[in-house]
Amino acid sequence: MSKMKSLKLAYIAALVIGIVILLAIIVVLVAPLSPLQQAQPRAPTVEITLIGGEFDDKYGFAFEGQALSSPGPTLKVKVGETVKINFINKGQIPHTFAIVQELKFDATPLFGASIGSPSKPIFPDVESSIIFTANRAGSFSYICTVPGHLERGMLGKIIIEE
Ligand SMILES: [Cu+2]
Repeated sequence: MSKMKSLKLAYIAALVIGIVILLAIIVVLVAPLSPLQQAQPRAPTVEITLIGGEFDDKYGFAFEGQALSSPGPTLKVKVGETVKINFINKGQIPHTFAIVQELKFDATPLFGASIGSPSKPIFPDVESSIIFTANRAGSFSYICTVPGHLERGMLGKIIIEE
C-alpha cells in the first residue's frame, strides 16, 4: 500500500516538474515579444533644443543660442517622426515644457510630451528631455505649465505636418 502511495507521489512530482519546465520554455520563447520590450523608446529622427526663461517682464522660449521671445519659435516636424526635445532652463526660476491642445496650464499633455510639471519643474541651469512620436498632424501649442507663466507669454506653436 505504501509503495503505491510513493509511486503516486513520484508521478505527481514528475508531472509538476514537467509543467514547470514547459512554462519556462514558453516564457523564454514569448519574452522577446513582451510589451515591456516593445515600449523601449525608438531612436529620435528629429532633435530640437529649446531654452526657456524670463526676459524683460515676460517669460519665453527660444532655440538654443538665440534670444528668448514670446511667443517662442514655431517648431515644425513631420507626422510619424520620433521627436526628441531637449529643454534647458536658462532663467532664474523653475519652468517646464509641454505640448497641449488648449492654452491652459493644466491641460493634459499631447503625445506624452512634457518635461517637468508644476510640482516637479525644471530648475535653473538644468537640462531635461523627452522623446515622443508625433503621431497626429495638426497645429498645437507648447507651453510652460507652471501656473501664471502662460499668462506671461511662455508659449509657442508646434506644427505637425502631413
Ligand atoms: Cu515657466
